[in-house]
Amino acid sequence: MPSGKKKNLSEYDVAAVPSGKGMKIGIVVSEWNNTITDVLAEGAVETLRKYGVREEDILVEHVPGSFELTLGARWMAEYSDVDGVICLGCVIQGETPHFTYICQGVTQGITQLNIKYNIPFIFGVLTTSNMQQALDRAGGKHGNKGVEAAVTVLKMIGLKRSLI
Ligand code: DLZ
Repeated sequence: MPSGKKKNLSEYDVAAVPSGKGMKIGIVVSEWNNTITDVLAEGAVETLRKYGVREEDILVEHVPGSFELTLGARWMAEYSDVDGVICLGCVIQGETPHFTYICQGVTQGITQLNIKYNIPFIFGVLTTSNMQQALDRAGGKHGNKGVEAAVTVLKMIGLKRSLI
């Protein structure tokens, strides 16, 4: 890729993605900015299906906002036997006075979950300056961050399985 060209978020090496057969994946989706997060969720579900995760092994749950993603993901880990959890949200700076607090809260929260539990929790939260930047990353010119999150969870579960 020429230097300076922006990487499309959904570009990935298809051959490097492990099969999702036998995996159970949780997806927690923020309702806030749902025109964006619904597209992220669709991209994630489609990608998991493409790599062989069965429909019944994809659990999708919604939480009110990105700040609630951490607890929703924790409950998913504790009350269902998922192999990994994808967290999807969208926080837009121009429209959110407490942008920084929400972003810091969910970033630290998801980091803590990765440390506490022995499964991957994937950060699929768009933190953009405006709605256009979010649209560009939810099926627009920069791909779909939900696809990238699904590829990431498959790779992390694959890594774990290769080590144990
Ligand atoms: C309150 C709020 C605001 C102003 N903006 C956003 C946003 O851009 N994206 C998002 O996911 N959530 C937002 N929220 C809701 C908070 O995440 C959270 O749901 C509430 O503060 C209640 O805890």
